[in-house]
Amino acid sequence: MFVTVGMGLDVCPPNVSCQDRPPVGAALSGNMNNVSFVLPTILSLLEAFFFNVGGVYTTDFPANPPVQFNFTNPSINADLPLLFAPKRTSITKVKFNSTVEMVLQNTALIGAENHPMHLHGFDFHVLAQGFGNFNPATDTLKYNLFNPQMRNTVSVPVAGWAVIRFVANNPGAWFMHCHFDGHNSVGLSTAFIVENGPTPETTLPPPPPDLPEC
Ligand SMILES: *[C@@H]1O[C@H](CO)[C@@H](O)[C@H](O)[C@H]1NC(C)=O
Ligand SMILES: *[C@@H]1O[C@H](CO)[C@@H](O)[C@H](O)[C@H]1NC(C)=O
Ligand SMILES: *[C@@H]1O[C@H](CO)[C@@H](O)[C@H](O)[C@H]1NC(C)=O
Ligand SMILES: [Cu+2]
Repeated sequence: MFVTVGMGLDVCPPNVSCQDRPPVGAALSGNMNNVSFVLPTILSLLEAFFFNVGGVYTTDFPANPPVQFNFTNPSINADLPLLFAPKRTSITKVKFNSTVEMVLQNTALIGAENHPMHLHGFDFHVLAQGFGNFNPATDTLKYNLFNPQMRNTVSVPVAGWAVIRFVANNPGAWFMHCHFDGHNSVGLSTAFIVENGPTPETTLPPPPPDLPEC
């Protein structure tokens, strides 16, 4: 996966043409691959997955940026429509035991900034980090595949990128988010749903009988 991480604006305010001048009064918003994540309100992701309830989330989180642009160019804000990421509960579903590799690319929309990206449910290997736009032709050669550091949070450098890899061997619904609360709470997050494996040990157990109800 190649996933942009960064900030944007909440909504295009009414009576403002966001095509041709800076919108006034829009709040900040965060996004990954132009999805500003919203938590479900009727049921948790995990319960929706376990009980196979539809309509709680969609599995169409983009594996690549839906729009290509010069991610770290500080002048990119001039392209105003880029700033508005739709708010969705869009997640990535993966088969048990899949290897997931993610290039996390910071954007300069609003302003380039370091984002400490945290993943629940797994430790990942950090294969590489760098500044500027990730270049697959040259940067994949920089991957450290020999005893790479293992983390559950990685700093995506300001106007830079980080590459992580993990084995999805823990079934369930797992949040991934920027660990700045002010970014997490406005949508700089996503989630993985990892399907069950072939054995009882690799199958999600039911919720406990005393699970509190919302
Ligand atoms: C992207 O923007 C940077 C400025 O941050 C510039 O140096 C570079 O040439 C741009 N790349 C492309 C492909 O336009
Ligand atoms: C995000 O999606 C909106 C709606 O489709 C689009 O107008 C905007 O250009 C997209 N921005 C980026 C950075 O992909
Ligand atoms: C998961 O993948 C690893 C490596 O390919 C393999 O050794 C292991 O048996 C797999 N586990 C299960 C439960 O399929
Ligand atoms: Cu952040």
